[in-house]
Amino acid sequence: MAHVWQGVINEYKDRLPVTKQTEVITMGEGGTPLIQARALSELTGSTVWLKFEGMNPTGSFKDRGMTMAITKAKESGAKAVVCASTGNTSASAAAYAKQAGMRSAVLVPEGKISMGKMSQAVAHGADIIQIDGNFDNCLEVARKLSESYPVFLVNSVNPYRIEGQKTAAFEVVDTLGDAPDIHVLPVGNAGNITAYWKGYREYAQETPATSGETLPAVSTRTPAMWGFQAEGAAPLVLGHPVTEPETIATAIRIGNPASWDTAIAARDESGGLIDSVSDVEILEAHRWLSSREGVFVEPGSASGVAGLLKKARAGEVPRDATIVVTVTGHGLKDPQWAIKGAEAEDPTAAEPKRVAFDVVSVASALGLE
Ligand code: AN7
Repeated sequence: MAHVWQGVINEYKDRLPVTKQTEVITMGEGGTPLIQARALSELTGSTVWLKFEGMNPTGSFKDRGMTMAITKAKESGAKAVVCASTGNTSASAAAYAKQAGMRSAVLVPEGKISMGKMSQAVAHGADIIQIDGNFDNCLEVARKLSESYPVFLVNSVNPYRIEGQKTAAFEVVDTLGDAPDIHVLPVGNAGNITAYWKGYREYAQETPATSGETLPAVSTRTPAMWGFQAEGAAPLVLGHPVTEPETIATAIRIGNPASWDTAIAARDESGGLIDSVSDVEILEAHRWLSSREGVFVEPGSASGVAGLLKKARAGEVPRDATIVVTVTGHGLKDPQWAIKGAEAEDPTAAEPKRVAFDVVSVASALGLE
């Protein structure tokens, strides 16, 4: 019988903190496609793959960590969870909390989360609190709330989130047969770069399984981790927190990443780099992905590709390498940029032709002969 994907906890339970008794809260997350990026491969002379995390149940990579965090929250008897979010974490927390029969409270920066993400939190009945401040302020309040009140924190400062998210690295290796040379991804609060690096390291060495036995190494090597922040929100590049982060990529509008030290460790231990890309470069990459690769992502998700393009222009991308770029969230989360991007190239692009109900007229409008 064909294997039907069971969600990241069931698929990788030997490598995650669960027992046979654990009730797994899952929506079948993970198992996302690794898509060949033909245009990026041609440009770089390397083989470039896109790990398309928009294919998760709520449309972003956050579901990998959330299945784990909510499973553990439920196991500990929690009745409510809280998170701060630039949008995707709140969408995921709201959905998984419903799946677990729990209440969710989400703290979001006022006016700075996309309509798609907000609509998910609304649809799943989260208690939404808009904070007059940025993501970093929201996270501070969420942390304090969870310390003093009966709510379970599901931001990536919760180590279970990192555990769940590391499964993306496992999937890359399981698909390619070994780790890539370079793994590129956007960096905001820095949980994901931390998680990928943990996953790649675990797969490259013998690891004690949750069950007690020893699991052999799966890969022969680990990749260099290349992370990219938005220029106006690039604390890890600057080496100090940014008090007023600004970028059109609201997903990564974060000035003081919670996983700061582990992101720097991932960079240094892997022989990688963390650099920044401008909003213009992010939008170029966003447009590149949709118009050349056929992959629709939200702007923040394109910052890894923006970084790869920037490095390629500078002649700093090796040829004949295997490169995986994580694109973290779906384009439908924040679709306005697709319209704006298309219009910038061709002002009539977003205005479809109106044609009579007649095959000859339609053929003519399409330039068919
Ligand atoms: C699409 O949802 O921080 O470096 O609160 O939504 O692991 O934080 C989202 C972050 C990249 C950055 N791409 O990942 C949130 C939140 C997308 C994102 C990131 C986010 P991290």
